[in-house]
Amino acid sequence: MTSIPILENPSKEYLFDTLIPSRQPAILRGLNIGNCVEDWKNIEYLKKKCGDKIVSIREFTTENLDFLNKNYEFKNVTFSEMLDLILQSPEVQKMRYYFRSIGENPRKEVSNVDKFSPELSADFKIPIQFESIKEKLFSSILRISSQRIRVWTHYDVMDNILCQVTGDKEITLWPPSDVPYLYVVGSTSSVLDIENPDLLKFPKFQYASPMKGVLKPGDVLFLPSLWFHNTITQTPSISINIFWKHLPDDQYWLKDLYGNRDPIIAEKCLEDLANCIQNIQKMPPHYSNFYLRKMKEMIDAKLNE
Ligand SMILES: O=C(O)CCC(=O)C(=O)O
Repeated sequence: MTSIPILENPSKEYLFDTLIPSRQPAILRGLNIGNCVEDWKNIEYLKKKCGDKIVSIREFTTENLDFLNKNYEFKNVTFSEMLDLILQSPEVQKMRYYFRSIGENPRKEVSNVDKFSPELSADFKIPIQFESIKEKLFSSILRISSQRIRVWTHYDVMDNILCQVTGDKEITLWPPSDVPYLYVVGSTSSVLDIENPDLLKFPKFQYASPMKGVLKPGDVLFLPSLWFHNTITQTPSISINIFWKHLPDDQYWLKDLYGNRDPIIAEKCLEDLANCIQNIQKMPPHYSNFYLRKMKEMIDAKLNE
């Protein structure tokens, strides 16, 4: 298994002239994400800053959060109650919890940590090397998670830095070229248990080429768009994600609040292709199979150019 490369204190020039254009992920170490790394170790400090705010958390019993089959329920609690539930020691914990911040009006607004809690947000800084993404900022997301919670494998359509504030988080990544092996529905892989995959059901999964790494407090993962990712917390964990738009604004859907809807052109092309596949099947099978193969040949030729 390949390791996610670790870069010590990379310069802004290296990030924007080399790493980001390469479309390769990396764990960036030694960047400054603010005093949250120290201060947020203290639960009482967090409670004082934001304790009364009502938040919606996912509650569930198993290790693997399953987005496709929704094996969790939402529960409204105060931020303080949430911290007690999420950060309590695993020995006494009956249920597992995962919090992801959402917009104040969750149907209309993306998550923004500054709006969610200006007090908490004051402790977090986008590293100075990433200052320029502020102009193209899409969303910022606070994630707080119990120990050993696995977030399902999926891709997002925007570049992202995942900043680890407290705790350790194991990351598994697959390149966009692994899409044929991941049994993707929407932007989510159907292979839930990536450690013990059911190879009778998902035989192509064995051909995928994952990379692994562990984020420690203060680490920043550069996660390029379209890279599949799966995370599991090794300890209770707090992270902040920053997503930014690196395509022209008009290529994204205005109503995409989660940054995971395929860009406008891509979604339309996928719909057109689905229509072509449906239409050609109006012909007898010996014709439709022939033309489906011809279509596949057109696509394969393009991919091999
Ligand atoms: O860190 C997590 O809990 C999930 C991260 C994630 O899904 C993302 O960065 O898009």
